[in-house]
Formats: sequence, structure tokens, C-alpha cells
Amino acid sequence: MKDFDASGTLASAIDFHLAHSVGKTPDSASITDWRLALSRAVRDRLITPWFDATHQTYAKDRKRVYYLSMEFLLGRILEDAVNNLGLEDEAKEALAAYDVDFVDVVGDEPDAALGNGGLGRLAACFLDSLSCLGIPAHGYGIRYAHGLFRQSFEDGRQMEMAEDWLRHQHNWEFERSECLYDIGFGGQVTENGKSAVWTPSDIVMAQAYDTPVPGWRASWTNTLRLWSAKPRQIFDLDPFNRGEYMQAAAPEVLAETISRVLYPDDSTEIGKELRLKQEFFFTSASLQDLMRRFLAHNGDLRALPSKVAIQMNDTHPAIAGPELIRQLMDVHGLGFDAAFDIAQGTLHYTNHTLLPEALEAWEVSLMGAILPRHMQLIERIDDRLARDVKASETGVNTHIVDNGKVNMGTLAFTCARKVNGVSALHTNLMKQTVFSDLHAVYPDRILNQTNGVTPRRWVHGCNPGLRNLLNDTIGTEWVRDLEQLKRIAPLADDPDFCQRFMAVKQENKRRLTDWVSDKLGVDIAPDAMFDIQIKRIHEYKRQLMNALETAALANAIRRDPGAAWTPRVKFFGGKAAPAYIDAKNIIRLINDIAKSINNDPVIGDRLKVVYPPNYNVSMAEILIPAADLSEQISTAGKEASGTGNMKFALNGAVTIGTLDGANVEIRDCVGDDNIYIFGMTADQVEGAREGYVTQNYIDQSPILSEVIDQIRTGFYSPGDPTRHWPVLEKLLRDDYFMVAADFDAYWDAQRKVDEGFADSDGWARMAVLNTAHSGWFSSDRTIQGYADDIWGVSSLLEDDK
Ligand code: 26V
Repeated sequence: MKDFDASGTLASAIDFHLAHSVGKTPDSASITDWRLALSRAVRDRLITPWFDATHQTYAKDRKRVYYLSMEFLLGRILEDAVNNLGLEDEAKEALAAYDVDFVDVVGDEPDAALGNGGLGRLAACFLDSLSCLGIPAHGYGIRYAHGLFRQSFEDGRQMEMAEDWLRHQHNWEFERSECLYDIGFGGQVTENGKSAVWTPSDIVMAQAYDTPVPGWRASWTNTLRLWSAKPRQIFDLDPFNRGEYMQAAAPEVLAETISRVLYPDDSTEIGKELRLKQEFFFTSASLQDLMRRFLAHNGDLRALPSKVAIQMNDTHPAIAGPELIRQLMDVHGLGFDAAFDIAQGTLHYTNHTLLPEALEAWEVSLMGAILPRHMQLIERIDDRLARDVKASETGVNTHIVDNGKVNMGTLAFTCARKVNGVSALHTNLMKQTVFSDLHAVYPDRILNQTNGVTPRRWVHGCNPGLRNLLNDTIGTEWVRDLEQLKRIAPLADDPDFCQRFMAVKQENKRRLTDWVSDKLGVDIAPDAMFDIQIKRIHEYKRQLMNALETAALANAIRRDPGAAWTPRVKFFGGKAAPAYIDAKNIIRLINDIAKSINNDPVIGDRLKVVYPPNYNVSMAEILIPAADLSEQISTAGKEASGTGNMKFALNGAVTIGTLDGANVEIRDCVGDDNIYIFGMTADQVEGAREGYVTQNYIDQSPILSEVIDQIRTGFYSPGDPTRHWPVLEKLLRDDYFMVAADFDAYWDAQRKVDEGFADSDGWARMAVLNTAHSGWFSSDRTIQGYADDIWGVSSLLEDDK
């Protein structure tokens, strides 16, 4: 056994860690053991860059960014770290010497699924870009013991199981047992002269766990700090001394509940006490931590806005407004007005949805019971808003506390220096709808920062074939400067390049075909069009419209199997919130439709439907590079941005979509000829609401009528004809997302897609141009926008140039 030499080869470090960290010999090591050894060996390489970055940040004392997010949907970490550090060849070779396959080893890692969907994945892409750009930043969130539930299907129905990502050692974090803060809940507030004293009835502790986040080639490395709840006191000693051990352990169990599990709701209403506690828990800990760091170098609290920029990822950390004011007043002795101005100069808020059911509002009674001091401060912030409203002479009527509820969007807006939307359309809708009153009072506050995705994970990591082709064609700088992709645009007219580009796509499709056969036992043809819709299941995303179109296409094929059909495989992927019954009904319908179509010998390979369970980041990394067609078909005005849409376009898939969210900007970038846009615009959707009758649209569409009749009569649920009636009932009663109104336009667009795909040269050209013109959707561009327009921070890497 060799001794460890930090400057030695990766192979020797793996050997060392297999023995000394994992406690195994090569001949007894499992894939997991090799993964743990490799993770340690790779992590070692992050330490020096991490210390260097931290050191520089302290030495230069420039403004820092704190990104507060309830969710970080990281996915797997090891392969990403290997790629960032450029260790891929070395790692492969080192493992191959023991006959161990690198792909198996990195594939053994469970996803860090500390998020629900778009919002959490965006936070993960932002961490990557902050490090890549060399901006000193911390991500702050919660170290959930259980991430997003695992999904399986039983008889086509979604089943949920607890997720357990920490069961094996988690090798990427450093436990900071000394980094602890008290977090209070409940109790009383007593006025003491001009200051207030809050005496909480319960206190739990927040303990930090740090994960280094390396940028490209680790030229800069930031920190993700996640908080875990710990009891202040492990045992209640009275019951313990009486021998009542279970009861004595109750405080420990209760405290740890706070960080036990991620709420699986995504855009649906919940008003749970535990959720509010989670929000306050991580927000308060993060603010205490960053204030401690600030005060270690600065005596003057008024300098806070010049040294610190805090971003609130949606309203989940919106209690940061009152909590920062509380700390400034009750801990540091400032008056309300001074505290408010400092807090407001430091805080920024991103809105991610305008759906009314997803806008957080807490009962005043709940807020007052759990956070009595904050409730008082919220009233004072509301007075301040009232003052500004009056001064603005706009005549608008807007309040934070309204109808017995604390409107967290209004609170976040009032406490923020800048408020941003996540696509051009969404930002305009913010101004016109939910935030129109506040926009009238504060006309310079709202701005747009269109979302983006990290090219490191979403091209370089997940699509090695495309990575190599790009490297051969335009060099390697595109990884950090994605606009370089434009340089392949002229090659869309070069048959040789198009052929190489489509060969990469074909190889990715073959990889997916093998995966589907292996995991699901379904055989699909890799030369069929791969048509993919992967995202959370929600009515506004209209998976139902896709499912109905699938069933209609099956009918058309059955009627005329000899016609020149463009073979398709339709992929669905996504989870429904466990309590979202309407979404779960749609899942079951999709699975029933899939079963029927896949077993119909008349249809054969002309159409297959695949719905792999438990869609997650790692599954997206296999599906997206293999896509020909990207489904982005939400009701216009409802999808704030979308980020999957960007990943698909970058990887050379053509979009079929509505003019919603960032689809609008994708169309602007790739051009009308390289995207299939259909359906009503956001304005038309609102115009169509009055007097909307679903049945009228169904009556006008023989294609849709036939499918609805089949579902009604049990064609897709033989022996159980009423099974899918709830879906139909909802559609007929309240087609709020206008599936019926857009159906025919969607059908027609799909038939144009069929024609387009049949022309393989034309399709290849479109695919190449999608990749070429998607450079703008890099999260590096997004983060540079936040840095310039919102935070006022700059890269520390620039200093070395
Ligand atoms: C909302 C709620 C509401 C109550 C309970 C728990 C919970 C958890 C998460 C959310 C957030 C939903 C908002 C969201 O994820 N929005 C998505 O954000 C993406 C990134 O900006 C964007 O691309 C998607 O279009 C948008 O739907």
C-alpha cells in the first residue's frame, strides 16, 4: 500500500483513498467503494483552489453575493467535478487498470435532489456560473435529509417513496460542527423602551455543511453552505433520569424535523407550519452567518449594501426582509428607518411564477404565532409601503397584510432594491398583472434577467459526442463563452458537418435506446423521431394535450397503416406533487395510452410511447442529448421561462412550442424557420377566457372528439371504463389551460414536424442552427447580467489579467 502524496497521480490518490478512506482492497471493492475512493481523490484536488479563492475574497474584501434558495437541484456531483478539473482521461485510465468502468462508477452516485424542478435546477446552474465567472459568492440552503421523493408506477399510477441520498457516505461536504446559530420560534415580544426583546419559546440550532463548488478548471471555487437542524439539547434530562428514554429524546427528533424533508409541492398551495419554519430556519441562519462575516471586517453597518448583495430565490426566503431588519434593530441597535434602508439596499428578489396558487401568503395568525417579532416588523414595513404609495400619487391600493394574510410577494418586493423576472415575456407580465400596483409605485425596480443553463453540465458533460465535434470545429473556448457556438452556423450548409452532427445525435439516440430496453424492457427504433416532454406534471404545462395528440395520431395510423408515417417515439418524464390529484390522473392516462399503443401490432414501430419513472437530473442528461423534438407547449403566459427548453435547443433538438416564457426568445435566436410555433399568444389566451366553453372546441374538432369518446368509453382502460372520467370531467368543466382551444393548432404543427423530419437534410440544418444560435442561453450570460444590473459585483479573476 502506497502512502498518500497530494501532488501525486490521480491513480495513486484513488489507491490511497480506497484503503485509507473506504477501508477496502481493490479485489474486494464494489462499484460504490470505487466511487467513494474516486470522489475523495477528486475532492482533494479542489481544496487548494478553494482555499485560494477564499483567501483572495478576504484579502480583496470586495462585494460578495449571497444566493438564498430553498432548493438546489444539483444532481450528481462527481462527474461534473471530474469534468471541471479536466481529470476525465486520468480517472478512466486509473479505474481501467482495475477493470473498473468509469461510466459505471460515476453512474453509481445518487442524485442530490434538493429541489423540485426549474427553480432548484436554476439555482444549481447559477452556482456553477458564479464560480466559472470568479464572482465571490455563497449559496445558502437547507441540507434536507430526504430530497425529492422517488417515483414509481403501479398499474400506471404514481407511487412515492422516500428518497435517501445520505445513506451512503456523502463525500462532497465538510461538516462544520463549530458553525452553529440559534433559531428561535414562538414566544413573546416585550417592549423595552424603544427596543423590543423577543423571547422565543423554542430554539433549534442551524449547523453548517459546506460543499465546494468549482468553476471551470477550478480557477475559482465558491461554497454552497447548507444548514442542518440540530437540537440545542440532546436529551430532556428530567424524563431521562426517570428512565423515559424515548420521551427524553423528543426534543432531538422535533428539532431535526425541520431539515428532514423537502416539500414536494411545486406551484401548489400549501400553508404548512413546518414549511414556514424551514423558510425562517435557513434564512435566519444565513443572515446571521453573513452578518458575522461582514462584521469581522467592517464596523459600519451602513456599509452593508456596498459589501453584500443578497438574492432571494422566489419568496421562500422573503422573511429575510423582516429578519435582517430585526437583527439590525434588536441585535445591533439601529432604528427602524435606518435598518429598513440598509436591508432594502442589500436585498433583491426574483419572481419565478405568476400562478396565483403558487404565490405564497401566510395566515397572520400563523406568522404571529411562529414569528411574533417579525409580524410586528411586517406591519411597520407595510406602513412604509403605505407612505410610498401615498407619495407616489398613483392612487393604487396595495398592502402586504391583506385579508388576514401576509402576501410574501408584496413583502419581498417592498424590501428589495431590484426585482426581476426570468424571461422577457414573464417580466412584462409581472409589470402588467401581479405586480402592476407595485410597479406603478416603484417604476424602476422591476427588470428582466432571462434564465440560462450551464454549458458545462448541459453540453460538455452530458453530450460527449457534441463536445468533441465542437472542440474539433471551433476549439474549446465555447465552454466558457457559449456565444462562440455561432461559428458553426455557416456549417449548417456544409453536408459533411451536418452528417457528423447528426451522427452524434444518432449515437446519443442509440445510448438512450439501450437504456430504455435495459430499464423498461421496451424496444424502440433509434431512427424514429425522438419527441420528448420532460418536466413536472402540471396542468399548465399541458402534458394532457400531448397525450391526446398521441392518441389521435394512433387513431390516424390505425386507419391507414400503409401511409408514409414518420416513425416517432414519444417520451414523457416527470413527477406530480403527491397531493395534486388532477396531475396524477393525467399520469395514469398517459401510462394507459402508452400500454395500448405499444402493444398494438397495427401501429408497430410507427409510434411508441415511453414514460420512464423517476425523472430526475441524471435522466435528463441521457434524454436531452438524444432528442429530435422538444415539447414546450404550456398555455401562453403561464410558464415563466422554462430552462429545459434551452437545454434541448443547445443540444440540437428542434422545439415545438407556444409563445410562452423563454420560447419567445428561443424563436428570436434560432429564427422562425427553425422552430415550430403554434397556438394562442398570452394576450389571446386572456381574450378567449370570457364565454369559454370546452365542448364548443371539441365539437369543432373531429380528431379531438374521437379521442375524448375513446377515453370516455374505456378504450384505454378496458374493463374499467370510468377510470379516466375525472380527467374528462375536469377538462369539460374547467379547461383553464385551454387544451381544447389549442388542440387543433398543435395537431397541425405536429404534422408539419412529421414532414420536416422526413426531410433529413432540412432537419439536420435546423438542428445545427438550433445549437449554433443557443449561445445566449448560457447561465454565464444570465449571471453576468445579475452582476452588472442587480448586484454591482465583478469577477475576481479579472484582477489577474
Ligand atoms: C412554489 C411553491 C409554492 C408552495 C409550496 C412549495 C413551492 C415550491 C416551489 C415553488 C416554486 C415554483 C416556481 C418555479 O419553480 N418556477 C419555475 O422557475 C423556473 C426558473 O426560473 C422557470 O424556468 C419555470 O418556468 C418556472 O415554472
